[in-house]
Amino acid sequence: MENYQFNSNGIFCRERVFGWPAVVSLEQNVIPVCNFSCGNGTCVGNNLCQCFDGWAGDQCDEVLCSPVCGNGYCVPTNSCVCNPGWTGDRCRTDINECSLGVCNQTCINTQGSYTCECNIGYQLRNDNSTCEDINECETVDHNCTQTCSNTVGSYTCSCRAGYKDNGYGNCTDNDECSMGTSGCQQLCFNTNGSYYCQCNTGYKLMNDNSSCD
Ligand SMILES: [Ca+2]
Ligand SMILES: [Ca+2]
Repeated sequence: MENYQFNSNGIFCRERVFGWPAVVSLEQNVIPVCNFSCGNGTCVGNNLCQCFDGWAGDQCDEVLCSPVCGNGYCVPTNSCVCNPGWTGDRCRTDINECSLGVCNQTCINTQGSYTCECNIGYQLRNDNSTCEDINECETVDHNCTQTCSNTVGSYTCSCRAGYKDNGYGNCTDNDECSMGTSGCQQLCFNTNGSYYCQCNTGYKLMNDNSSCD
């Protein structure tokens, strides 16, 4: 009964209790009746509950924190359980996840969260933290006209035999006849990607496909 005392009128009074600012007065020798449970409190008047510290509500079933929990929820007694990404006594301090090395490549801290980003040539995995190489050769995201070779973080282009690489993945035919590399003894005919030799009238192409006899 340490919370109660008689005042000068002989009326039974309650002390002011945290979470319940009102003062309740009762007539002497009357036992209060509450038609519901007072939960974390006591019945002090007709359907009137007085809550213990840290509890609130008509039936003292609401946890009360003061100051309130910013980004979290209140638990007895006057403590906060923070949502992910938040810390501090009242859950009002952002966790800088980037300082914890949560991202594989680039990390951007945000209030209550973070995002990971990847360098060019990489993409974020479903775990939202690690980056994996993009296979540009399997997508349309390359400009190779002939052969594409995937590399980690990039890709390279190359040209088949008979073509020359003009850079940027552009391949053009080698004109072996005008370059003088055909080896044809008499007549040379260039084709796209190759060439062939022939002989003048009266001569026959030998088995090496270049000499005439
Ligand atoms: Ca954060
Ligand atoms: Ca790649």
